[in-house]
Amino acid sequence: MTENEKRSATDLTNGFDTPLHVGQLNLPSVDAFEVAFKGIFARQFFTNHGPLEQELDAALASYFGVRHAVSVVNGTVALMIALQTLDLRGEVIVPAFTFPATVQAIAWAGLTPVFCDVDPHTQTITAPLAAAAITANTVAILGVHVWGRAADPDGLELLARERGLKLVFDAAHAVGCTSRGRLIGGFGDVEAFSFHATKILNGFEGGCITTNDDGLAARIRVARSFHADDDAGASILRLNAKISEAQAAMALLSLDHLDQWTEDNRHRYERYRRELQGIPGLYFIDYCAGERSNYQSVVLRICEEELGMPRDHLLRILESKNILARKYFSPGVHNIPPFCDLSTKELPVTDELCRTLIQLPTGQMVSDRHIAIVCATIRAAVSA
Ligand code: T4K
Repeated sequence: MTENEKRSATDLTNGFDTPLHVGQLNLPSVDAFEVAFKGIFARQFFTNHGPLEQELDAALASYFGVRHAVSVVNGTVALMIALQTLDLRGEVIVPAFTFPATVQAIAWAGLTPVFCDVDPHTQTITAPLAAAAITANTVAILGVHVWGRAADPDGLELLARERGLKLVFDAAHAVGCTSRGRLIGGFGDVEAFSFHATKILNGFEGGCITTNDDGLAARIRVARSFHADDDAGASILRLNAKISEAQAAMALLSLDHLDQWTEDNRHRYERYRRELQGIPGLYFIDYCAGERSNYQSVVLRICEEELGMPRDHLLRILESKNILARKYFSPGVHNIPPFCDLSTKELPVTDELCRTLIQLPTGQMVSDRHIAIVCATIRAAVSA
C-alpha cells in the first residue's frame, strides 16, 4: 500500500497527500527499459534513423495494417508534416473541440483553419457538418478521433472524394481503436498519432504518420530529416522531426504492452462507471459497442441542473482533495489566441462540451483504491 492509500484507508473522502494526475502514464518495467538503453549505449547510435527507429516504423506499419508508418518526434509535428507534404494552399476544416496542437499544426503548415462544430453524440465532426463548412477555398478536412472514437471516416472519405478534398485524421487518441472493425491508421489520405507520455503508447514524446499512399510516404520520409542523402525530394521543405533512439525504444516496449494496458484501462473505466452509477447529472462518454477502444480517457459530461452544481465547482472540490481532474478541452481552440480572431461562426455544441466535460485520472498509477476515493469524494460533494 502506498502512503496515499494507507492514509486514505481511514476515510475515503480525505483525499490524497500528493496529487493524483489525469495523465495516462503507462510504463514498461524499468529493467526492460535499462536493457534497451544499454543497447543504445553499446551501439553509440542515438538518433538520425538508427536501428530502433527502423524497427519501430516496421512494427507500427504492421500493427496498424498500413503500407507506411513514419515515426517522428511528437504528434504535433506528425500533423504538421502530414499537412505540409500534401502540398496545399487554402483552408482546412477542423473541429474546435480538440487539443490546440491540432489547429497549431494547420497554421504551421501554412494553411488556414476553419472551425466546424461537432456532433453532440460522437463529439467529432461528421460529413454533414463538414459539408456545411466547405467554401471555394477549402482544400482539406481534418477530423479528430476524440477519445479514440472514430470521426466518421466512411462519411468523410466519401465527401472528400466527391468534393476533391484531402482528408487527414488526428489520431492522437486512437492507437488500437477501430471504426466498423477496421483499425484507425488507414483512413483518409493520412493519419497522425501521438506517443506522448500521457498516451497509451508511451514514447515519452513521439508520434507517427500512417498512410497507404506510396508517393506521400516518400515525401514524408524526406520531410522528417534535415539533410539530403541525394537529390530525391529536393523541392520538399525539410524539418528535423526525427524520433530519437531512446523514444523509439520506449515506444517499442509500449507496443509490446498495448493489449495488457488496454485491458487495464477498460477495467478502470468500468470500475468508475460502477462506482458512480446512479448519481444524477453524471453521464459517461461511452465507447462504441462492437468497436475496439484503448479506453484511454475517462470522460464525464456534467449536467449542472441535475447534479446541483456547476462543473467547475466540482473540479474545485476535487482539486482541494488533490484529485486533479481536467476540463479537456477547455477553452475550445476557437476561444484561444491566435485562433479566436479567426472564428466567426457559432459553435454551440463545442461550447457546451467545453463547459460540461471533465476527465478523471486513469492509467497505471491509478489503483482500484484510488478510484474508490475519487468516486467517494464525488458522491460526498454532490450529496453535501
Ligand atoms: N492532437 C490531439 C487530439 C491531442 O490530444 C494531442 C496531445 C496532440 C494532437 C498533440 O500530440 P503531442 O504533440 O503532444 O504528441 C497533455 C499532453 O501533453 C498532450 O500530449 C495531450 N494531447 C493532451 C490531451 O494532454 P497537457 O497540456 O494537458 O499536459 P500536462 O503536462 O498538463 O499533463 C497532463 C497531466 O499529466 C497532468 O496532470 C500531469 C500529468 N503528467 C504529465 C506528464 C507529461 C505526469 O504525471 N507526468 C508527465 O510526464 O497536454
